[in-house]
Amino acid sequence: MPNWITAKEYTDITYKKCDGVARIAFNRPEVRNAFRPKTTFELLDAFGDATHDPKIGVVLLSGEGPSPKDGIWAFCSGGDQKARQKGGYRAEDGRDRLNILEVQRQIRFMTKPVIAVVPGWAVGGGHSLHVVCDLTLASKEHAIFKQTDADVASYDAGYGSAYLARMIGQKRAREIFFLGRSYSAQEAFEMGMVNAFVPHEELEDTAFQWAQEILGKSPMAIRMLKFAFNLVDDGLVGQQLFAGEATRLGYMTEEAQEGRDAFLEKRKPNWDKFERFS
Ligand code: S0N
Repeated sequence: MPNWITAKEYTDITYKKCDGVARIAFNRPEVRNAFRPKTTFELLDAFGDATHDPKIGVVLLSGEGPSPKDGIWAFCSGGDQKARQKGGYRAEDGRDRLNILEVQRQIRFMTKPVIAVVPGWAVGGGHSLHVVCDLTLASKEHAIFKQTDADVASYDAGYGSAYLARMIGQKRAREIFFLGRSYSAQEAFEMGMVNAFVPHEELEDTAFQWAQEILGKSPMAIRMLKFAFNLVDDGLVGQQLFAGEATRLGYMTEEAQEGRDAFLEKRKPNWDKFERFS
């Protein structure tokens, strides 16, 4: 059992850390963990901290619960429909935003794996978030996957749909969005969008165990592989991220240090001492 320590207090999410793992969880169980702009600002802050904390290697994204009203569990039910206005989802400053896309990009582009830990409903923008995460673990009894975007006309035409189709195939992805049915953890597993489903009481420990296994691998290899998996679907941004890691590896060579030193010492670089590989 992880001994979670609260990393920062928020109102709409919880944020904890333990042994190299960060756990970020939606904390609005009374509305099935729907997100409003305040929630997404907090998510951006917590994910930013986890990205830059050198002690953290894996992030778990989950939902607190169950609901105190009816005992039902949720991962996330997407954009809070009460906050929705004509120009997007309205924040406390009165401005309307497309609030969740930046969070999706943060999960996708961060150097560390993010595991969606789904204890209950994963719906609408909540479904899209699990799709964007690197891995998904689900509660056998309580996880339900459903796309209501077309019911409420608040739709994710990006990663949530098109990338889902890459993951499970065009026909299944179109079925999920066009029919808006509910799918169990087992059905989601069989479709290939869930890595494993486990008894509810084992979900959190399983997620922590998976995170520990990943932490046992080379951080560089995990970073390179995450961006390698992303590259083909992310266009030039995918190339930029993968190339950034190649540049980082380059910086670690004596050859790159010779380039820097020659400039600083105002001399010609001596490239002859480095092998010109065939
Ligand atoms: C999750 C569902 C299926 C659960 O059903 P269940 O168990 O029968 O519970 P309910 O009685 O329906 O709900 C319990 C209470 O929770 C409230 N509630 C639930 N979900 C939401 C929500 N999303 N927003 C606000 N409130 C919610 C209920 O109202 C109820 O409250 P009380 O007890 O007071 O009546 C079921 O609840 C359901 O279908 N929920 C709605 C799911 C939904 O349609 N979500 C929105 C889908 N779209 C998005 O998420 C788009 C996201 C987005 O933001 C985006 C996408 C693309 C591009 C940009 C953006 C962007 O704007 O950033």
